[in-house]
Amino acid sequence: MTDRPHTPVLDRVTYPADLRRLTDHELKQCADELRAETISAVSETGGHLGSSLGVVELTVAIHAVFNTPYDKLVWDVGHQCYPHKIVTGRRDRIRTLRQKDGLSGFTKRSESDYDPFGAAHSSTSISAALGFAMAREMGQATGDAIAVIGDGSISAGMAYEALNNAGHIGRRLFVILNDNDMSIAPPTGAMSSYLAGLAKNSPLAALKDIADGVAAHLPEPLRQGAERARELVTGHQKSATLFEHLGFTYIGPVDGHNMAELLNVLRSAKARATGPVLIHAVTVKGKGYAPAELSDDCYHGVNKFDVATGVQKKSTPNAPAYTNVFGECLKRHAEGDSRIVGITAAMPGGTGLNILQKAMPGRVFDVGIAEQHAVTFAAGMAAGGMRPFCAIYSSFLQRGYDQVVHDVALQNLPVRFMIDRAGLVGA
Ligand SMILES: Cc1ncc(C[n+]2csc(CCOP(=O)(O)OP(=O)(O)O)c2C)c(N)n1
Repeated sequence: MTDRPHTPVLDRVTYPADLRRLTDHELKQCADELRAETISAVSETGGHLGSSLGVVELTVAIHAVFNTPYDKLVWDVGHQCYPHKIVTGRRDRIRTLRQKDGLSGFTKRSESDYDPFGAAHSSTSISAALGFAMAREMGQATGDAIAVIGDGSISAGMAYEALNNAGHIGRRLFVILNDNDMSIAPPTGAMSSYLAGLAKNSPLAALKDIADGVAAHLPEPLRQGAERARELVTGHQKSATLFEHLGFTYIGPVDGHNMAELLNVLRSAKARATGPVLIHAVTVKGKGYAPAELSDDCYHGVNKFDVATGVQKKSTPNAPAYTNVFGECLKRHAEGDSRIVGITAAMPGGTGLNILQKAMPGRVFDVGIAEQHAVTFAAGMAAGGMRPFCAIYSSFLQRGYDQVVHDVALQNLPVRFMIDRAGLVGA
């Protein structure tokens, strides 16, 4: 008997409508092939690999369950959208990623109807998705709104401003928290610890979901009993999570790489939701590619690389990098002046503050992706007698512009800004 030739399922998928014709089993196979295609493409172009590999199953499941592009899928930052681009009509151009005249490395409205909202700077997705949801409520021809946001990106103030507003408005909206317990560097902050606690809580998402569904249809006394049963099943108390206190229905944690579980949860959430829902998906950054899973940064951003070994092509110039010169210099000054501290918004490595952090861990503050807070925090420290060095890329400091003016400059406070990456980027 001869083996039947293996036809890749991915070859039958140009647009999400093609995914919706596949069986659940084929969707899983499609995700595996999509992962391989993403690795192969990024090995030729370089780019954000780890984040994209972490959302392969989510990408397939969301497009299979929701009716994109009528339903609006908003990726936070957009650096994890390569698998999304491959299944939304751009597979033939995926190897032009981040090249001149090629595909953008982020979502971009002018590139595709499947990119309803552009991004690159983090923590905007919930606000934008809520905007789409309200446009729908006010009669515009647009469907469900789904934001996918990482545990790093949900550390920024804007995300909370949006959750606060969404919980108050109370309209149907889906927020998928893609929790890989990583930002670019390991995440810091109280919220990060809180999410890690939730992620450990209960793997019984599907059961919880079923318990919720049953409870909702029972008369009051029975419902209370069912809710107690649900607590026993899930380990969660009713309204135990922060998200529930803010007015969201919380579903999770769910295994973000288990296609059957994802499809089940997304389908039932889609069928039942009447208000805002937060789905907590636990994922692995770099999933399915050993060199990425094993590296410290999970291959957040890579140069071109060899797929078999994971070894990246070197792109380091011979001249000393600004980042290292700054990092070493600050460390020398800090040794002689105990008032000197470094402040970074989730980018200790990118800004060079990791050099001081390694030498004197207590003298560097990683505040999470929170540039506005970083600047005013530095201002407060300066007013309190310290000598803070606030190291933020020029593009992200845009977000702290008012704080630079209002909290630092107008009060003439001694905060030093180390502003990097103001020029053209890319190899
Ligand atoms: C306002 C802003 N600050 C910093 C960055 C740089 N940045 C890009 S991705 C990233 C980490 C995001 O972490 P997370 O949301 O958990 O997604 P993951 O990469 O882990 O999938 C950071 C800090 C940014 N894009 N925008």
